Amino acid sequence: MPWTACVLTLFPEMFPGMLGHSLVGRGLEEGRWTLDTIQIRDFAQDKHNTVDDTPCGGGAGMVMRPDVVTGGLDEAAKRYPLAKKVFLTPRGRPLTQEKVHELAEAPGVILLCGRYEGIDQRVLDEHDDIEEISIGDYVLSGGESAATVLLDACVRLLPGVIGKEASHEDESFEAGLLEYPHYTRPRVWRGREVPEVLLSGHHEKILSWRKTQAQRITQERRPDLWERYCKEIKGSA
Ligand code: 6GU
Repeated sequence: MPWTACVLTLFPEMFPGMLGHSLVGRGLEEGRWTLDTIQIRDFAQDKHNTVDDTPCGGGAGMVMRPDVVTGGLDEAAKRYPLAKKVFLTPRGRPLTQEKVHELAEAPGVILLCGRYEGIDQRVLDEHDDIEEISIGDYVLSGGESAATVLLDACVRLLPGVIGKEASHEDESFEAGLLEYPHYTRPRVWRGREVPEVLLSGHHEKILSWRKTQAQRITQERRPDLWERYCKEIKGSA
C-alpha cells in the first residue's frame, strides 16, 4: 500500500497544485503516494451549505462549525482508518524534520485545513487524536499552503521518490546542522573561485571542510540549533 494523503479543505482545487510537479509529482504519477481531497462544504447541514459562523463572545472573523468539520473528519477516517490526523494551525506545535519522518513512516496522513479565524475548539476536544501542527511563526490565510509544505517534506522521504540524487543524511537538519555551501563549474566565475579543497580530490579533507562550514553557518544563523548540537556532541563524547 502506498502512503496516503487526504486533505480536508474548502478549496480542493488547490491540490495537487505544486505537489503535481517535479519529483513529488512524479512520485504521485508512479503511485508511490496517493492524494485524496474531501470538500468540507459537502458536510454542511443546511440548504445554504453554511460552513462557518460568527465567534461566540464576539470579535473579528468567522469560525468553522463543529458539526460540519466533524462530518468531513469522520468521512476521512472511514476512508483512511490508519492515517495520522493533523490540524494545520499557527497555534500548533512547530513542524520539524523529526516530525516529518514520523508522519512519513505512518501509513498516511489526514490533513485538516482551516480557513477563516479557525475551527470550533470542540472539534479538537472531541477528536483527541488530532495533532495541531504549525509550519512557522507567521500567519497564513489558510492551512492549504501549510498542508502543501508538510506533504512535500513527507513525500520526498518516501522510498523511490528522490532516488539516489540526495542522500538525506547530508541535508539541513538531518544531522542537527544547516547544510554546507555547494559549488559547481565554472571553477572561476566573476572572479570568484571554487574553494581549492573541493577540487583536491582529497575525500577526507572535503568531508572535514564541509563539516566546518556547516558548523560555522549554523552558529551564525541558528543559535538555537547550534546550542542543541553542542549539547548532543558533549552527550555522545
Ligand atoms: Cl499550519 N496555518 C496557518 N493558517 N498559518 C500558519 C500555519 C498554519 N503555520 C504557520 N502559520
